[in-house]
Amino acid sequence: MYTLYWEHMAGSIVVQATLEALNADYRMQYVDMGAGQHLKTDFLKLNPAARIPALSLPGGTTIGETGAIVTLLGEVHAESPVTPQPGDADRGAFLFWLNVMSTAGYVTSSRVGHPERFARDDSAIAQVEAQGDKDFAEFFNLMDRSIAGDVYFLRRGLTALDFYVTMLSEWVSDRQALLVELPRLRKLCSAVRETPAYRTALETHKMPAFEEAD
Ligand SMILES: N[C@@H](CCC(=O)N[C@@H](CS)C(=O)NCC(=O)O)C(=O)O
Repeated sequence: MYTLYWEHMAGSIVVQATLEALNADYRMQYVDMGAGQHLKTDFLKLNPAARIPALSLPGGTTIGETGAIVTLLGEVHAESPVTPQPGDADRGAFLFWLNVMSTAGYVTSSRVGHPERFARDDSAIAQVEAQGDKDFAEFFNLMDRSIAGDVYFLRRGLTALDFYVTMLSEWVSDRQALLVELPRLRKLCSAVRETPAYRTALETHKMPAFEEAD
């Protein structure tokens, strides 16, 4: 059985959606990042990069990095169409876009979400954030222009790329406004949110409702 280390609305969304689509046997292990659990020795033994998600494989190895995890899952579950296989005509396109999403896409989302980490002093934070917003918008424009199928990213139909780009869209502060501007991406994200695999992942990852203080 796989174990997926996750946090609310984190990059573990794409991994859970992929596990669901593969019909894989897995369990979820919550890591409270707000409490710094991802920085504790026990977790660092699993993922020395101190990042969520991480996935423990049935053999006991644990790996991090969404791109690596999705690629490996595709190799292990070679029968599934959600990750093109070596030899498939669209394997190259799959790996290319998976890497664009997991590098440029993910890092830009971090600049938008945590601009203070990319600034040397407080006076630079607003600039980092403004540039991050601009770059994130340009990233989604690129996504919109690059959709090759009628609905989904690749012509073959639903793949993990669709889970990935939809997850990235969840992190945009004004998601509605973004999608109004990008009708092809909007169609893709709407279709993905209707898939049982992604719905399950999003439901698991949504922020808990806070109890009203007395
Ligand atoms: N390149 C990594 C990025 C993962 C990442 O940055 N995850 C965030 C949570 S969504 C994280 O763990 N951040 C560490 C922190 O905030 O200290 C991947 O693709 O898995």
